[in-house]
Amino acid sequence: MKIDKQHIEERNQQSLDDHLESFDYIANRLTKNGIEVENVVQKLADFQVAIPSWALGAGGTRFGRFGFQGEPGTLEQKIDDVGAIHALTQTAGAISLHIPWDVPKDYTAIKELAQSHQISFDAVNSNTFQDQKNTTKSYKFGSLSNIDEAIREQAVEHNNEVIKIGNKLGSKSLTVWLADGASFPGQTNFQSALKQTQKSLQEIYASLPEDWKLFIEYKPYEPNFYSTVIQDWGTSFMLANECGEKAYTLVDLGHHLPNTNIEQIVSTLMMKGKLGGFHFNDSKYGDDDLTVGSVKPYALFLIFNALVYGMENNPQNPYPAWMIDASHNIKDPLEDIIQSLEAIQEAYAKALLVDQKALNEAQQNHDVVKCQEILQDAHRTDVRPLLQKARLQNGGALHPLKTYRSLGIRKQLVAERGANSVATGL
Ligand SMILES: [Mn+2]
Repeated sequence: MKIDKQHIEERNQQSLDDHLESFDYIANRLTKNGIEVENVVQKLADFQVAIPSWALGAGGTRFGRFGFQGEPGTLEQKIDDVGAIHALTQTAGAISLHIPWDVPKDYTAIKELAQSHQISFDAVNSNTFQDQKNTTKSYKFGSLSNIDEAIREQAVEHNNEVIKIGNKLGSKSLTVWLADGASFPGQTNFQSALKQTQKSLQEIYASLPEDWKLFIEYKPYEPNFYSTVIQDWGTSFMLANECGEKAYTLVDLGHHLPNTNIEQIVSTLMMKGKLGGFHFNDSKYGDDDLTVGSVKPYALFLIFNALVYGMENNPQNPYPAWMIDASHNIKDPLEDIIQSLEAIQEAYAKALLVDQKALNEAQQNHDVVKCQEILQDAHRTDVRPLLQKARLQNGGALHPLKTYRSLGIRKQLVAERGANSVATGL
């Protein structure tokens, strides 16, 4: 399945006048305020977010899973789905694979398919939170942190295998998220678990190709509900430092306790040059994996404000790897991802409008009210015409979701794959 550029173009023509009118209005206003609008639009056009291969099917909870018709049943179909999202949004120029769910059979063919959609391969993800068919040892009581050396070896070997697969596809980074931890007090020795994890990560790090990065993700709870070995950014930061300069912390928006100040974490990590990857989602209670920006759009904006500041002022920090990490229990997954991408771009655009010079002056003068006004002024701006302009410039849709529906993409997918196809993964 491939979306015909011509079809997008035709839909765009129908609302082009409206777009031009709203764009001119906002562009004039911003120009008067000293903002280089073209510069902002170009940054939006360049901003690309990886789509994880496991977010293309209906997600589920431990209570059940409600399938969604026309789900991608193969890696090829997953790449096609990301291709469709990218054609419409021009913001999803990469896919992030999860091994062993997405092991390619024919590497050349897979690379050619991705290239035909203008999609690259972002970070590869290892999986030691489930037992795999071809393994002999169980991760029930942990993987990289396990007290059993043979189990740790198996987990390290799996990560090394993931690096090899990613390398053949052109990936440049490995993301490690550990489910390791304890469900009950006294179950594990905190110090030994951390020590073993450190050692295992160092072994994986030793297998990284020269131009690769290792991203260490953290999470305070779940699936273990008493403790997790890598519970917070500080633990991840410490482990990354012990590994070396190619190891970084990865921030996932859903992996914090309620009301954690994530923008401050982002700022600290970027100042130290250690923010490597970033996972987008939204939540109300915990790791809810909701559509980005659906619950706390202002918090997302404040986080982007810290990210933009870091990207402009912290050359010691590499350009972060962006990915959506969400689950779609009851929505069409592709529609949900389109909504997420729109929310990400919106928050990014608003952060780009923050008058950093004025903010700095207001901070110097202890003008607390002005500081807040500067942030809120940027956040209250309707930036959607800027997003449309960026998409139009790259050949995407003015209105991705509307176009997705009017082109009947889901109907085509169901016709092609059937009503009962199930995506591999969670
Ligand atoms: Mn994540």
